[in-house]
Amino acid sequence: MENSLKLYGPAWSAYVRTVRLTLTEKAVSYELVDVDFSKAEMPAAQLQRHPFAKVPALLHGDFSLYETSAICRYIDTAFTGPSLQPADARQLARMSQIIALLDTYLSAEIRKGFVYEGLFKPMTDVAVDRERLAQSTQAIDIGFAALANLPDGGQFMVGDQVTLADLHAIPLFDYLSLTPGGSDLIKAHNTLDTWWTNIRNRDSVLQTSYELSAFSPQWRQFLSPSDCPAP
Ligand SMILES: N[C@@H](CCC(=O)N[C@@H](CS)C(=O)NCC(=O)O)C(=O)O
Repeated sequence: MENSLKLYGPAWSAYVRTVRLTLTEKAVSYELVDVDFSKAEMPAAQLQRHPFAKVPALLHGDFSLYETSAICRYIDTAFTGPSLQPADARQLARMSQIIALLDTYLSAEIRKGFVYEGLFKPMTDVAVDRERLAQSTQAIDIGFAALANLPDGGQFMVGDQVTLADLHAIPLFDYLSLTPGGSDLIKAHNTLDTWWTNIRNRDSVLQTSYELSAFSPQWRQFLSPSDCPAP
């Protein structure tokens, strides 16, 4: 019980999935505790775990942690199993660069712009903001042109084995491929298209996938765009 591991957040959150991918790659068992912020404010209990009102948060025994990148690095270091961080200094730096680039320049455009407008809103009957959709499409295309220069064109983003860079990117690419027009954004950049084609059927990716339509009845109840959650 002392070392039980709980991950707090909904399965449809991209950041939560990055942690689930990490736990799955390390073969660490855990309990996923749902946090439903789709209809209301972030629940008070989650604010105790995450003062910035986000998911995910982790509890390992008596050790609590938030921020996806810190959580994943902790899991990789604290548990046995294949290392998800390269030993080579330059590869480690490249991995960190890709994660930072995704977090800083691409994640919000993909989740709160493109996927929110192009996939989530159409499921809720809330009017799509075409201007916002066009803006995020352009921002993703510009960001992908930069990102596409970083992987070496092989099976993984960095080196010859899966790293945390792949696990941060997978949920975003999966959402893109579900959203009308998203596959075209990926296909426009060869190294990204090759990477995604190679990794999308990996065991951990399949094991952490979920049926998006299972959540859509909740989203259909939304009356105003501001109530609609982004993944
Ligand atoms: N910097 C945070 C970002 C986490 C994040 O943005 N999570 C989203 C869901 S994927 C969230 O909690 N959204 C709720 C909100 O913004 O109200 C991390 O890396 O963990």
